[in-house]
Amino acid sequence: MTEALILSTWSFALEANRSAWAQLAAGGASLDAVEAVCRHVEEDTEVDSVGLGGLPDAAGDVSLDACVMLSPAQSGSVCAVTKQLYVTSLARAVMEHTPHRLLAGAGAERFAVERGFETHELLTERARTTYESWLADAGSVGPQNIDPSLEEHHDTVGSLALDTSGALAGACSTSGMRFKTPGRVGDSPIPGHGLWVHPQHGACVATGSGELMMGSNTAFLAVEEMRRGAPVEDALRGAIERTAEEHELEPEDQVALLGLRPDGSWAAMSLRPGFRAILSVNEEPKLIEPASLWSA
Ligand code: SD4
Repeated sequence: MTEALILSTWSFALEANRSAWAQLAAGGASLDAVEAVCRHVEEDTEVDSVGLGGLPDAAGDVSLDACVMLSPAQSGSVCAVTKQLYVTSLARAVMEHTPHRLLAGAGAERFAVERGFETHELLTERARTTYESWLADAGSVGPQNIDPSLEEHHDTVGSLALDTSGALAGACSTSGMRFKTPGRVGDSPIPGHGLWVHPQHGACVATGSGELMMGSNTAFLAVEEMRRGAPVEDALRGAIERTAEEHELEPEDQVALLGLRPDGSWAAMSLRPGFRAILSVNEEPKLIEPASLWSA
C-alpha cells in the first residue's frame, strides 16, 4: 500500500489540505483530494487570487480558470468562467462527462448549468473596493498600469496528491493575474503549462507568471525530466532554469513548482524567494519554505 500524500501551493492551503486529508488517508482517491483542496480555497473569501473574493480583470469582471488531470489521456479544464465558483469540480465534469479537454467562457457556463452547477456572483465587496482603488490610482484602465508590487501576490492554488492505491492526481484553480486584460487566460487551465500528470512518471503544478509557463510548457517539461529519470528536485530546477532562460524576466516574475512522483518523492522550488507550500503526510499539515534559485 502506498503512503498517502497531498502537496499544495501557498500557505492558504493549510486548512484545505487538513480538510482533504482524512478521506485520502482512509483510502479515498487522489482526484477527490485535490478537488477538495481547490474547492476549499475557492470558497475562501480571504484569498484574492482564487474563486470567491478573487480580484477582477481590468474591466471589473472576475473570471476563473481551472484544470484537473490524471494522465495524458485524462484531463479536464475550464477557462474564462464568470458565473461559477466551483471551477475545479466543473473541470472534473468536463473530463468525466464530455469528449473534450477545455471549455471556455459562455460554453463552459452553459455546460455547468446543464450539469446542475449553481451560478454565483464572484465579485465580493472587498474585491470591488480593491479594484476601485486600483482604478483610481491607475488613472486609466490597462495592464500597463498594474503596480508590480501587487502582482507578486497573484497566486494559484495547485494541489498534487498520491493515494493509497498509488494513483497520482493534480488540480489547480485561479482567478489569474489581477486586473488582467479582459479575455486573458493563463497557464493554469492548459495541460502541460500549469499542470501535468503522468501516472507512471510524476506530476507537476505551477504557480507564478502564467505567460512564462505558457512559453516553456513548464509543467510538462518538469515531468518529462522525471520520465528521463531525474529526481524530482532536479526536474523542477531544470524546468525553472529553462523557463527563466527562455524569457526576459520582469522584477515581479515568479516561477514556482511542486513535483511529486508515484514513489512518494516530492519537491517544491521557486525561481525567487517567497514561495510557500503545504505538505500533508499525516493529519497535521506542514508549512514548507522551498529553496529558491535566485536570492531576490
Ligand atoms: C496565471 N499562474 O493565471 C496563473 C495564476 C497566477 O500565481 O498568477 N499564479 O498566470
